[in-house]
Amino acid sequence: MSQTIFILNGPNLNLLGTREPEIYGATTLKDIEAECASHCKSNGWTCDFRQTNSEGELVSWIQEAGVGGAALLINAGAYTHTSVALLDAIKSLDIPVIEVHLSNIFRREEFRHHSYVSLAATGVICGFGATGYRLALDAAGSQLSGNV
Ligand code: CA2
Repeated sequence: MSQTIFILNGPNLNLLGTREPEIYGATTLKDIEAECASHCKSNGWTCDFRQTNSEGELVSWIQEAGVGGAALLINAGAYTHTSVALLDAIKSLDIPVIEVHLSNIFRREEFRHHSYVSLAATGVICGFGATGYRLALDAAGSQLSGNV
């Protein structure tokens, strides 16, 4: 059976491509989902791609990834910088977790420099726009194949 990679997206990422293109690019979340689905298919993985504006729903989905997923990619949006609940959920996982950000959070406001997700993630990819999701999938694949 093929391995499922969960790709979870947090608040406001549904707005991608509609506003602030100078920061987040012109690509929509639907475009990113299609690119991830295609890249997963080429590698023999199943892609479970989701977005929510709710912190609690993200926590539940992280727990779900821990049960049925081979790896987790997460762009937690602004909850990255605020959520101990996400940190606790990710800490309980036993699978590779790749944190993704479209923008380079370290070139932005000071409050974006701290990430609760990073405290539990296997690794972080940020600053490469939508391409970062494909890079993160490859990073997850390397982790899964032991080629780290
Ligand atoms: O760079 C990223 O991927 C972020 O996770 C995006 C979050 C931000 O709070 C993080 O610091 C970095 C914001 C996502 C909101 O995306 C929008 C896209 C278009 C219009 C408005 C918001």
